[in-house]
Amino acid sequence: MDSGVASRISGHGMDCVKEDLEIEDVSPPNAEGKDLEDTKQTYGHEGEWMDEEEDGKDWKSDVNVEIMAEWFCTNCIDSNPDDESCCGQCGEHRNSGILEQGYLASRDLPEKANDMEQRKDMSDSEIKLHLTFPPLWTPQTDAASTAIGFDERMLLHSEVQTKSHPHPERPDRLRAIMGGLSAAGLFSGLCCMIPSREATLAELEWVHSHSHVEAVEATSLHEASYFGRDTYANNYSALAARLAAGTCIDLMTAIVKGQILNGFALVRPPGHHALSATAMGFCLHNNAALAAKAALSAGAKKVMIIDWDVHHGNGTQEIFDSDSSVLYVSLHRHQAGFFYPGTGAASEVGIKDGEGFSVNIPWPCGGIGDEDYLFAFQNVIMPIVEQFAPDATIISAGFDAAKGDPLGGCQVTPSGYAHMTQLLYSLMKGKLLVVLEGGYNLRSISASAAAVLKVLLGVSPGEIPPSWQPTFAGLLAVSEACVIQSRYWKIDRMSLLNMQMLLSAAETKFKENKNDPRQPVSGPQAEDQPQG
Ligand code: Q9C
Ligand code: ZN
Repeated sequence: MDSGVASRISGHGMDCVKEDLEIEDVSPPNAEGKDLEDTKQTYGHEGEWMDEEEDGKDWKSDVNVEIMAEWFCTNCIDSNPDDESCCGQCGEHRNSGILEQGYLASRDLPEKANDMEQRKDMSDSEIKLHLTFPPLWTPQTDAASTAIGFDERMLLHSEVQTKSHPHPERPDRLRAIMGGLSAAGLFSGLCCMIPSREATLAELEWVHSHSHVEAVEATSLHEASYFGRDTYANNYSALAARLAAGTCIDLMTAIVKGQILNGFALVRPPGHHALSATAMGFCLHNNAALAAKAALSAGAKKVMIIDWDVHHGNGTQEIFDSDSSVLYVSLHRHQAGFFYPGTGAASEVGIKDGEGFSVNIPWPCGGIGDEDYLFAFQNVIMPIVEQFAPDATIISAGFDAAKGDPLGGCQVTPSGYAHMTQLLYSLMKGKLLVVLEGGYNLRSISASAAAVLKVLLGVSPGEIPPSWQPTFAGLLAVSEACVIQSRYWKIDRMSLLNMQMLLSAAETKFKENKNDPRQPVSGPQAEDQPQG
């Protein structure tokens, strides 16, 4: 939708129900669906776009599912039959306690304000009064400190609930992360809070068209608006999006100016799919891109954005496509273009002056985990980043490649996220801005965010386990990216050769062993390794 106008749904209209969509990335809760989900992650198979419709039809025609009462898991939003007390997908208890811990747990106002029915009785100023960030931490700056960016008003952005399935990009994501970090003892005394701020419309136009900014602003006049099928807005979305952007801008500026060492922007709506003229993929304004612009205007000459959200950050890539001052690096599930949003092939390297300043590592299938992510960091990302030598680094940190995520279908653990952060931390001497993007399993995202924050606070996860070996699928993607990027960057000849050897050996093994692309290419179990 590049018309710059969001579609509206008035009132609690039934037209909304008719137009309803299954949240497509979530597989149906029957065994058949899970097998399908598994199959579609297999190498060479068609991805979600194609399967979805089939899945959807099968599922809807299943009369039992349709008439049985169901509940949605708080943790992973999968639907469950009424007679089950634990989620069949993630094991979470029906009465999950995940939102009853930590920082936001005891406060009922965000909950109340987030409930459309109850909120009718609240005036705007009442909402604003109660949702303004409480002064639990004195805002302060200190050249050695880690700052958190957060504002409760970002919880007001939520989908008007008329759908058959809850939207994965929900306010509870930030509640769970904030609660998890405070329960882990990572706040008090360790972090400081940066005061949140709304980005100005002029700042938003650093990366967005005037009509895009206006289209997002206009959504505040309506109870429900849509950009495409799955990017919703309510009366508070434009405010939330301005707060998310402004908070990222201020954190980045403080880092470049040396007022704080690093920062974690716990923001929503997410940003990396937002194009200069289009909101999409749950994203309204491109927070990471705006932070990059802020770094440049604070004096940085070279900025890197590294995007480990499971989806390709098509918005960020487009915004900086022809810009050599911003290096965009992304690892994502790509599936030959069949995984959302479909962009991010290794051959996309940037255009004009920006040629060579986009680096894409496209996983050919799901199920990718720590080993492959770290292999990519060691063999392509770190060599390129060392040569680029950024003055500022932004991590577009979605946690939807995490194990248990309902959309990503990948396997990254908190330890994997910690090691990736550590490699960048060492290179940047701690100067990092981490910006939350996607991530939809509450337990996975709060554990992952805690692991990343610990590294920002200076706690090293130690050495990368030497037993971590890439899988065939990972090796395939990384060597493809290496070959393409070696036109622009020095990639060690030995590691290129080594990768090619590993690859041809793995190819043989791949064909012999049931074509499973997710088996490790080598490792302690290989015959040629001596025992003991
Ligand atoms: N219509 C983020 O993680 N899926 N966005 C659509 C095909 C949209 C994900 C499925 C996924 C968007 C920030
Ligand atoms: Zn994502």
